[in-house]
Amino acid sequence: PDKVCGIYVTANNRNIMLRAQMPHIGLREDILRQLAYVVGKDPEHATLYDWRIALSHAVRERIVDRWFASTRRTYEEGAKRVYYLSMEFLIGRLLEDAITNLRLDEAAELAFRELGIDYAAVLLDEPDAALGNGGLGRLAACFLESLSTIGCPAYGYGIRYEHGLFRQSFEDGRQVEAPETWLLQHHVWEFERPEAMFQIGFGGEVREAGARAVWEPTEAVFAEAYDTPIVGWQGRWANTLRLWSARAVDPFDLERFNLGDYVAAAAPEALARTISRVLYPDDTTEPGKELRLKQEFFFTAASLRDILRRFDSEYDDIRKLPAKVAIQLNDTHPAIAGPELVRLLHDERGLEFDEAVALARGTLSYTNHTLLPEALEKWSEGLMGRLLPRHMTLIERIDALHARENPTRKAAARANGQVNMGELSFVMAHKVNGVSALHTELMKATVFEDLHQLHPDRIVNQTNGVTPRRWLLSCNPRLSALVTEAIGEDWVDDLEQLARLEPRLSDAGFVEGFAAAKRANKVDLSNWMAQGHDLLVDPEAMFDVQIKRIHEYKRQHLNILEAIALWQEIRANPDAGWAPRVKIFGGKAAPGYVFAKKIIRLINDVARVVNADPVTSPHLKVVFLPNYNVSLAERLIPAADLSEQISTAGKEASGTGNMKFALNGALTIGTLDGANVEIRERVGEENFFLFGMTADEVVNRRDIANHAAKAIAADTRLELALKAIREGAFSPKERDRYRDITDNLAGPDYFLVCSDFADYWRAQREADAAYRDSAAWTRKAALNTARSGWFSSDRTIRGYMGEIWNAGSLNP
Ligand code: C3B
Repeated sequence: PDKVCGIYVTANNRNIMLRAQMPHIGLREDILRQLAYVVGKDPEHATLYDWRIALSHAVRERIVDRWFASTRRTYEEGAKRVYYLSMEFLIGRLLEDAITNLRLDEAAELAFRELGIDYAAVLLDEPDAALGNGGLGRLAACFLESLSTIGCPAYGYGIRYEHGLFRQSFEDGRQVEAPETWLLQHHVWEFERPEAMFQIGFGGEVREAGARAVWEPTEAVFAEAYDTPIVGWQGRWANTLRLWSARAVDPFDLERFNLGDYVAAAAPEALARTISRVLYPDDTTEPGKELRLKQEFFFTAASLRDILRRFDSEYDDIRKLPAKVAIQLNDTHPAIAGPELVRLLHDERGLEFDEAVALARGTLSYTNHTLLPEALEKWSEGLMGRLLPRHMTLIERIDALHARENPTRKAAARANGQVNMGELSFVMAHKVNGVSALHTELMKATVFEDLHQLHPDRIVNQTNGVTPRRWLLSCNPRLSALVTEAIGEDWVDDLEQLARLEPRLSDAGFVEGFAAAKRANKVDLSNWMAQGHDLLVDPEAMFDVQIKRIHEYKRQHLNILEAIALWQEIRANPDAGWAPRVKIFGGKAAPGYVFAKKIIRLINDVARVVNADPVTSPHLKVVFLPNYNVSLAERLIPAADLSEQISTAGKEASGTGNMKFALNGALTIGTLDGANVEIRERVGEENFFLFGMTADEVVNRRDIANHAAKAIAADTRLELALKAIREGAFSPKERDRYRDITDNLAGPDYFLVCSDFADYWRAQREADAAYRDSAAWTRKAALNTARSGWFSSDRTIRGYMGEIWNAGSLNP
């Protein structure tokens, strides 16, 4: 027998062993085999798509054995499992992630070189899985990857949306939305699980049967599972992302069909499928949308049934649930898990109500991701009672029990004809966490003040993080290679090792290498913008990037106002030695968010005028890249010099883009908001451009009458910038196109754009001055990288495992 990695193998299992131990072996042959026997194509006629599917299958089969092994290990050890329930998983492309983690990059590149195929193009052919809106969904994706890297037995549970987040294009500067169609192409990464199918009910009535209640829904759909393996760093462990797809219980009405009514015959199927048809494109305001509540219950109920089924296969005492199962609620979207778990334990398994609540509470925990009032979910009792009658009663009983336990309690989950899902989640969780130090403190002082008084140990902080595999190793190969050369590669799953770069800053070669990597990334981005978007920008200029959802609190309008003011100032004084800048924007606005869409159009209008100005264009360019998504972020972040994190203090719960930029050697210009605070503490205040009011000052400023008008009167630049917009400088054919924006800013200006403008301008000019000294800038940039190690999602997940889940790692 042969010996592979110290293990004797027989001919039978030799191939499997080889693939498991040394995944690069035979990759080229496997790609060709997959191309022929799975894709059904001859290499001569294969398209990029065919090659991608073949490669994906060849990579996937290298994950499956590890995936099985991870599951077996979990059963053998009787380990506690973590379940992450999330409406959103913004995973992006999966192929490159898997290749990186299996360390197949070189082998794959070589294989395609030998085959004469453009490997980079094969990777880029994959559509993004955009099953999320923004930060909350991307965090869930980073967490999945970290859970696998750490070897914590875990499942992600969510919805397999047929259409993810819409595709954005611009027409005449306006955002146009088109449906996203990622599932039109064969999705290689998932395994359909027809055996994991649950019937989920809605509506109907509750019948008393002796001491118990029986819920008899009138409507039902099936939830069918699709599993995607998520492999961790070096393929040591793989967990599962299980997404639910809705289908009809009675798919087809043959009687109607035979009567000739074909549309009605297919109606039940179409209706059932609407539940998993589309991702809601707004994660902050969904007032009273019945379908949204159905989606929430659909995936939560299916997940809980699945979790209990797995639990029952191993244990016969339901009281062990909190010891063996941890369920994390990603925001309030799965908050119905509280009453549903109580229903399963009390109504269906016959536990006493109080005990059912106690067990559920021991199992559930809840992450709050925002304090924005419009994003704190509330459902009308009417809707909830109609759709989930039993849950409505249980919520009332949960409230009553909590009031009995805590006689001084003021608020309740059920109040003013509405169910407050935040209150419900808090009451049903043993831990509630915020996502940055500042946000957690604000939670205690504001939305959960009352509950925090009653349960002072319940709220904990877990500052967000990002996975270093995707957000440094794979998106920035130049910088990664430099780092590995300097300190070895342990940083990849031990990111705090980056601190060891600091002593290397006195080494001219290292610093030059750092600058060269950034510069080459910028050249790549400029070339891409020139080819794909017909935009010419100078890679010597500072690349100043703001990419995130468009929202007033994130203040893209503050950024564009500063661009206008800068443009005016350069025009007035073109020879003042301006540090050249390219302002890059990216982000989608919720289709119904009119103001945010206006901001997009304004940025595009300003870009058109400014970029065409021969006087200023050597110094200033404005670019709005369409259809911002995870893949575009991977392209932009490594090429950024300046990271715009300029939200109104107190509004951005954490931010995670801010961490990705710092890690990739961009300096932040930002407010004391969310995780900016912690980033600044770590990278050093001299390596961060701070401006703006603090969260406390923001609250006080709003009390000052005419705060915006006063700020405008005190600042000529701001006044002139607003005047230019108002007078139609950027919309000559429709001068009052931006009246909403200028009126808002000069009037209520709730997000205090005007009040923060002057300080923002000052910080921007400081950034200009710093950029002119390129050696000093590079040093600051490198310090950002060296000091960002704490922002790994591995650290965050370890925090959850220790403080919230009481779960361990099974990694060898
Ligand atoms: C976001 C917050 O807006 C970000 O500050 C935060 O970094 C991420 O969550 C992750 O914690 N968020 C979101 O994307 N969608 C919501 N509905 C609420 C918060």
